[in-house]
Amino acid sequence: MKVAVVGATGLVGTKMLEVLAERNFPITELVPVASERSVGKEVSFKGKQYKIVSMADGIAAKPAVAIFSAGGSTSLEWAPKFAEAGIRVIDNSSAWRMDPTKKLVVPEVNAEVLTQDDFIIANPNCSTIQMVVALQPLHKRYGIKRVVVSTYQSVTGTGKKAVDQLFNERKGVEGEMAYKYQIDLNVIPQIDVFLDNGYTKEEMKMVNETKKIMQDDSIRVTATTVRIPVIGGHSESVNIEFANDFDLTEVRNILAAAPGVIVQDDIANQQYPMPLWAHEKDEVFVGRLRRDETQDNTLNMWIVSDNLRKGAATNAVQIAEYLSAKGLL
Ligand code: A2P
Ligand code: 11C
Repeated sequence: MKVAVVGATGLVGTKMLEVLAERNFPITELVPVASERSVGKEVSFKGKQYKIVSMADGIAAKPAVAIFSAGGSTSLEWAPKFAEAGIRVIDNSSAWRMDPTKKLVVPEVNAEVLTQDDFIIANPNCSTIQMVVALQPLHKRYGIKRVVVSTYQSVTGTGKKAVDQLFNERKGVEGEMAYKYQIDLNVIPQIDVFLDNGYTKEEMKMVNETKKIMQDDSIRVTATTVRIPVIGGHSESVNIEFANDFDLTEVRNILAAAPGVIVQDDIANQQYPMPLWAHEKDEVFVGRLRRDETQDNTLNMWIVSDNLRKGAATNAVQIAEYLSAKGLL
């Protein structure tokens, strides 16, 4: 199968190539696409070199599927052109996520919404993906009423420039700033721009995307999203109020059996999820499971996942795998 990766030179695009190779996605020919600046340069995939092509040449190559991670405006302009040419687009930007005519998919949660008519499929925001993978199995059993989430997000979510900023600061070297403030030895309670309601765009993505993916508008979510000087993944402290009471052992068992989830919750041995361990893994790690003793039917949980993997590349490749398994590619 011919597969295009649009944004193949970026942090997420590079991870897409790694994940496609590792998971042995049945690619016969890779079509790496990037901006005009990169056309003619090469990327390596499974030991072969491939020349980067332009958007127009990416369409002309007629891949079966194009996985986009080249920013929202590129997606808005180009995804429809790929789709019109009969190429299925899996888009990692926020451009199409809340469009009611487009599906927003986390395969463990709602892959079944996909049909043969879906030509532009949206991949959710990383902090939302890891949260819904852990929430969905609990929602099915106990019914979630409200979620209060605070995040501790890796600089890799911003892109290469932010990773460079962190390491330059650590080395005491001057360089370009991805953030308004120093990130090393600091914590920045702002991810993306502020909206009129005082929340950031990242916070509202967690609110709105969660309801869409879990197909339940009654779930109330409130979020505070925070950037920390870490690279391995995003962490989340999540407080969940259920409609029904739960048993903690059953919660553990449900999560242990849930697809894509690994329970790491052995406090006697100080075992809990950390970005250090989640880095380069495809799963969502959960731990610190305990009752909120201040309120009925309420659970506290800690969730960690590699935002470039399950939060972006792995989720997109899993969508492609699902389409392929359903004969839609
Ligand atoms: P390029 O390297 O040629 O600029 P990141 O999110 O890490 O910044 O990566 C963004 C990715 O999107 C890169 O591969 C970048 O290519 C690509 N990109 C950015 N703008 C465009 C565009 N207008 N058309 C195609 N690809 C683009
Ligand atoms: C971050 N969550 O960590 C962002 C990155 O909507 O896909 C991904 C933004 C998005 O900064």
